[in-house]
Amino acid sequence: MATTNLGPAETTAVAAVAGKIRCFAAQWALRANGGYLAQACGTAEVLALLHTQVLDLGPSLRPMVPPRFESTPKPGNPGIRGEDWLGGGPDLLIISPAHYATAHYATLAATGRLDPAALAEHSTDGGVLEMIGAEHSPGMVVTSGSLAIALGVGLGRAIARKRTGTPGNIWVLISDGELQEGATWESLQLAVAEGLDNLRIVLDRNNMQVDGKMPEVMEIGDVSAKLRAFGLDVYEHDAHDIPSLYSTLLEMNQCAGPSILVSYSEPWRGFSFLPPRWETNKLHFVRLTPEESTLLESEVAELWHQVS
Ligand SMILES: Cc1ncc(C[n+]2csc(CCOP(=O)(O)OP(=O)(O)O)c2C)c(N)n1
Ligand SMILES: [Mg+2]
Repeated sequence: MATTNLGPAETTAVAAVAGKIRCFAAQWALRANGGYLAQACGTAEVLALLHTQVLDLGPSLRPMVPPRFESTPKPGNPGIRGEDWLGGGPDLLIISPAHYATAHYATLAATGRLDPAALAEHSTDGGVLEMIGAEHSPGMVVTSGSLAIALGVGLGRAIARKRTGTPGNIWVLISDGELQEGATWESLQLAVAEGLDNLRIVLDRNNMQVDGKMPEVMEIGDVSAKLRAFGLDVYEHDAHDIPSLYSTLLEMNQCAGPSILVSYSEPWRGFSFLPPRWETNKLHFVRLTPEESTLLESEVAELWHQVS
């Protein structure tokens, strides 16, 4: 049984996992001269906590080095199932925005479910570690490059678990850009109508989407008030404060209906060249200048030294 407070040693361990997540995502961006680095920087602590302290995932069912892509699923051949790397449960974590896949691959590498070398070797043609993850990508459950799909899938699985008496909670990470899509609100409405106490949602509230800052693209207003009006149990928290974030995640896991954490994140956190990119709306996808590459390389080396 998890305690409601995280001690100093566990906090340091979670911070180390978060640091590794940032390093692996940064190495990806360096190697590919571009990547979804900000999403990893904004969710590093949340993913580290979910994986190491909050969810009961079970050991990975797949090898540390993934096989090459074989085929799309067919009758009699389910193909490669990305969720197998998350273990057999009882809990499951679904990453909805597929461009957050790098953050999740980095989490698998930081928590011993993927060989870090595979991050480079298998993000090539024919590899399953796609930059926009799909259901065959390690750690990914749903093909959700078209956004706002995976919450509905998680919801369906939570309902199915209720009907079959299957234990365990379905956690879904969604993005604030997905709140600009109707399907998200339909799913939330049904989750409340069904009273799902096995559905837990983390909203990465980084206040940006692909075209820039949320208010400049399309204002979504008081998100927490809207979520409460829909009937959810709503929690709000700083996405980077590990010990109290842990307590909040545990608390929301006890709710008698669907609960959601509005996780206020700083997608520029961790590397010094990122904050100016926030100002200029160049954070959603980070293509590095030669100067940024040099700086990032040295900051990754320093961070790796601190956390390993
Ligand atoms: C249904 C759909 N509409 C539009 C897009 C184009 N798109 C790709 S990423 C993105 C931004 C979504 O916002 P968010 O996930 O919050 O982005 P981030 O915080 O990572 O910048 C958009 C609109 C898409 N992939 N799917
Ligand atoms: Mg966003």
